Amino acid sequence: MSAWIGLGANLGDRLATLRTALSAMGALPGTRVQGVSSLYGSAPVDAGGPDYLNAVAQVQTTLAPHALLAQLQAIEQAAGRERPYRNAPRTLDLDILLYGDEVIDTPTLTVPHPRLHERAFALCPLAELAPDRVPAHQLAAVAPQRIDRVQGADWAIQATRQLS
Ligand code: PH2
Ligand code: MG
Ligand code: MG
Repeated sequence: MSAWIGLGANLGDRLATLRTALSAMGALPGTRVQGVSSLYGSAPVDAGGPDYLNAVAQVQTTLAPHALLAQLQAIEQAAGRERPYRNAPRTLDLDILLYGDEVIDTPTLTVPHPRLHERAFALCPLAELAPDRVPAHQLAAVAPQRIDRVQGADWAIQATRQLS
């Protein structure tokens, strides 16, 4: 199944952490990274702290949604993620934005991500990889949010080369 994962970081060496996370995702059981978006910088939305780096990765995985979530949370933990309060600044955030066409609504996981459509930092990189999954009206609605494309998909080259 194809899944699209949102990556975010606003503490520590953000780029190094995102690269390490990408490598770690490619090393998960039954999983490979199929595509990576450009790298974006953005001010925190509904949150405080330093600016974020954000991107989206497309993975092909045999992991079921909750198993994938558990593995992503382990990668967050390995990056030193702490959760003192909701939307606190973080070294690494990995969110399942889409899992195929599945609609999942459980206490621990909601897919599509419930706030995907409100957030330019998730929608813009997702639209690069899966334009058919991001309607133009949704992109238009988030256009006022400041988001800077800081590097093309080559930000991930070191991380993905290890996988091939
Ligand atoms: N993640 C949040 C809350 N706000 N803002 C930006 N710019 N990027 C994020 O990844 C982000 C956020 C909660 O996960
Ligand atoms: Mg998030
Ligand atoms: Mg999260």
